[in-house]
Amino acid sequence: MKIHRIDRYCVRLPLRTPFETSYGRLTEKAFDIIIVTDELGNQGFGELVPFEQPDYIEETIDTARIISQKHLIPLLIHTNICHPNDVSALFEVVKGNQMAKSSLETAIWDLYAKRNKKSLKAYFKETRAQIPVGVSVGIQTDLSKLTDLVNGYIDQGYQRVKLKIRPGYDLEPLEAIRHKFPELPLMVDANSAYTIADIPHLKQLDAYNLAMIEQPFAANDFLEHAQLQREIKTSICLDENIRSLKDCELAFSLGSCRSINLKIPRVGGISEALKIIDFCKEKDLLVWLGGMFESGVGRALNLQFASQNIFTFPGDISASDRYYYEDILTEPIKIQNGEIQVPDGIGIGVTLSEEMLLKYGIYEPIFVK
Ligand code: OSB
Ligand code: MG
Repeated sequence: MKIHRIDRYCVRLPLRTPFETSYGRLTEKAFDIIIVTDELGNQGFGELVPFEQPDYIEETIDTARIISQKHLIPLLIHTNICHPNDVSALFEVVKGNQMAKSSLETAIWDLYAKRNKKSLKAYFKETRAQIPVGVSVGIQTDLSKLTDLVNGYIDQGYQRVKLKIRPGYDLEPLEAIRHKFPELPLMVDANSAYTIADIPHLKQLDAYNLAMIEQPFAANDFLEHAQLQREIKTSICLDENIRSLKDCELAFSLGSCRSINLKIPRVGGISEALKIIDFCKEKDLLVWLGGMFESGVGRALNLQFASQNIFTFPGDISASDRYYYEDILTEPIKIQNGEIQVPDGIGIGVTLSEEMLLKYGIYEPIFVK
């Protein structure tokens, strides 16, 4: 197939409530919806997900737009793409910049599935029609507000709760939540906020029956995570420093973690993500699907991908209304009995609402043959 057009909507959606992590506070999510069109007029959708600040990882939405336009799109438009797996090989000459790559690679997977009139999940093995989901809860220094919030999510059916933590906000919120919800599947995410000097403190987290502790140390660290994993009973999960299969191999061989938070955009797209789940299966690492506050396009992709049976642990894949008042789809994604239905249509299975895209964003053609 040949790419004849690439268009985008640059969108900003206000969050229902600000989301606070160890590194900052988000009130609005900026993202681009990428539309690739082939020579037959089929369209594939992708989402460009990096944040505006380089505080989660180094890639930002601005750097990703530059990399896409100057380096990735020129590679795509001069090639006949036989299979979406070709795209990651084509992009290898561009180092890093996984989220920029993923926005295009996933759009081409969607396009390919639509050309073949198949649902995206048809390309994955062993899938199911609905998936169990969890919710990530930002830092709430008012602990009664935190317990109320968690209570609300449990009432909506979320099957697992992830609390964001940071030094000075860890044992107390866990004490409060565990006291009120002793059986709740619970985990924490530090987004790199601790250092090796905190190991004696972090060992106290073993008392809270946590499913895992996500990314306590630096985004480029494997050795200190390995040391903590040797000293703590609770599983360590890596997020920020997993950009490729190679990183999983390194983490596994060093014993840096027992679990991987897999985000398709953080590893450059679907092809690499598929290799990672095969590796995790082989090595008995618990792999689960993370999120990036995606709008409907990225969320639908995550649902397709997480339909694979290997994803038994509930992902950070909430309903559209967990973060946003309105989504950019004609049908927002809803939670029912703690599960979300995987869209059934062709490709990622959702249709864009042009009305919403233009209400919250601006349209720009970026390549026309
Ligand atoms: O560390 O997993 C993370 C959100 C933004 C950036 C990083 C992370 C998160 C989340 C929420 O924890 C993910 C989501 O629900 O989309
Ligand atoms: Mg994380």
